[in-house]
Amino acid sequence: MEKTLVLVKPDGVQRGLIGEVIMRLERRGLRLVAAKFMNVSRELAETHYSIHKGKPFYDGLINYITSAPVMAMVWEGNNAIAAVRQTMGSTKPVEAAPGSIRHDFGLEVGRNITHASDSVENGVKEVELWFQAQEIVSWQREIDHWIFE
Ligand code: IDP
Ligand code: MG
Repeated sequence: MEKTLVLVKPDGVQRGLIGEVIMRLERRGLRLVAAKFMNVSRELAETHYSIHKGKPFYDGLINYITSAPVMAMVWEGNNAIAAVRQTMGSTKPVEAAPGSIRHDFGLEVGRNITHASDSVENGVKEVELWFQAQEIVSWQREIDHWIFE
């Protein structure tokens, strides 16, 4: 089953949106399998965002993600990557679909509240980068067969 790394970024934490993000993912039917509230080291931030190194917003992005605690989570489900990206909305909040988190709570691309893995392959890599294997909880929900076909 697909797994995706979800971060409630420092702005989302400061604004009290951890619960809102969790509520929306739970309500959608995704299954939480790992979570930790943490400060992000520069090293972790630079590895996580290595693809953006050299871009004009890179330094600001590293400063932003390391500026205050984040809520890091792993969610799973069939098509979890696409489903969670859709629930988050497009990178730029002003282009995000109404009803998405970035639309409903954001204005600026540099303060867009959440992160979610953008492909199955990156989901695997990011989960490995942020969590140790023993931190991932494999479990069944009683209602899984009413959500996963
Ligand atoms: P994503 O988070 O939707 O996957 P990416 O293009 O991978 O978006 O960019 C990673 C993060 O970098 C964005 O979520 C946002 O916080 C930040 N970012 C991207 N583009 C810009 C920009 O033009 N200005 C400032 N920050 C940006
Ligand atoms: Mg991305």
